[in-house]
Amino acid sequence: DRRTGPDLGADAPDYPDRPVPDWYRDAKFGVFVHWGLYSVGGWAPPRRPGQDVPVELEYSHHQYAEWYANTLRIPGSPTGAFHESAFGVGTSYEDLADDWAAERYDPDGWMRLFAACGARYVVPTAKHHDGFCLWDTATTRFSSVHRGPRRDVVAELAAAARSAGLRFGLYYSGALDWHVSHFPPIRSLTDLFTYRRNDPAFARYCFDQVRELVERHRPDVLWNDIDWPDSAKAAGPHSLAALFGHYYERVPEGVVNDRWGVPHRGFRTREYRTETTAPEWTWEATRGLGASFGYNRAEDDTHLIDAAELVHLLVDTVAKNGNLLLNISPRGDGSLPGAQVGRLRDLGRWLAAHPHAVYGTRPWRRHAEPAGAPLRYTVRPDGALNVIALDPAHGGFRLPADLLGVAVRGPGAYWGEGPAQIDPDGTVTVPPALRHLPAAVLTLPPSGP
Ligand code: FUL
Repeated sequence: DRRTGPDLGADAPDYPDRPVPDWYRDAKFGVFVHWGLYSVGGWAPPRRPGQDVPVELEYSHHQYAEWYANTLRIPGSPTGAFHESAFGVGTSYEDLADDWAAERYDPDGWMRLFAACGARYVVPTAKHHDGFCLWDTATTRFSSVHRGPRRDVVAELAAAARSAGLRFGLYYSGALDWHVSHFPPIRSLTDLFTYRRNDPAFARYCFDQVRELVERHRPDVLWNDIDWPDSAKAAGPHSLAALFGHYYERVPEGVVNDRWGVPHRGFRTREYRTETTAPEWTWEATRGLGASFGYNRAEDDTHLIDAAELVHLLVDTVAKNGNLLLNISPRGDGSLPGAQVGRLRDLGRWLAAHPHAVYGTRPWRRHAEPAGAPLRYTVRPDGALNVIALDPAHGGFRLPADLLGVAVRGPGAYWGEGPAQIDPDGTVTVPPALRHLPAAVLTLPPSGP
């Protein structure tokens, strides 16, 4: 009487709870890398921030370029038209593997850049929905070792990440693999969860693939996507529970996300969305720098999140008990789009000047103020409170009543660069030198035992 799929209760014995490891809660900022065969296609209808399409066009005009293989199969899609004009009528998606030389791919350069911009972990795609494997797998010849770059991309990225001092995670598309499926193209959210393989042979394929990755690379994060084949959700030697057991045995400090379709999760994920307040659970905000995860050649600087907004997104997420997993989209040749690198560097510059506002912090009793100045709060390991002003150009703000006593009687509030000026009524003046920043950090030291 094994329960399967959606019927599994939260107390399912096969899926015991595990605390989210401290390293992950302390890291706050990671870089997601969507790089694969879809980067060779490298196109989706571009969207500017805030621009939406009607829901009935979401799949035929999919904003994610890594969905290229699905989108081009939808009759009349702009991606189909792009593909034929760029690669010719006789070229299939899978033929793109022969065009993928990755001649400018520099794993050490990527990882040094991410580390220099303040990332503490990196999560590249090992296999996305197209089914193309980026490692030397015994399960299929549809991989970067036999086709395209003819390199074990995952192995190179793992080595480069760790030598740059980054934790290394892997993204894996669990129940969607278009290379071994024969469904019509996905055109709705219902299709998304219907057109996925659930049979035991496919479940075994996935089990073996992830086990290879775990054995070889001991990924610190297993970031699964779109569920797991249903037939492997009940107990058994190649079940998901067995896979988790194996993973945690090999990687005791490992953590998983929440997209397995079973009642076991590490952190929750929010995609192009945020929590409204600080939940008790650990979560991760993810998004591309533009509207896509995979490289979209139609995007330029005007399609990317604004640099100040990016700092605000990180600060807001951290104040709400989350991490930010920010995606970068390498081109097919392995080079990184300059506009995306520019945004990463902007964020990195702010982070380098304000590390204690972010890393290792925990949420305070509230993440923000309901009214008044846009402030965010984080608590340092020693108990000091960071009051992060998101509009320093305004020149000042008023501390909320419950912080007045702490600020005025405490050992002295400070900005990174020196003591802060706080009036008896709680008015704080932002030093002119800090007003050009996307966010300024006032710290109130712990007020005593
Ligand atoms: C989604 C996928 O469908 C997207 O392509 C992307 O990988 C994102 C992070 O997760 O669910």
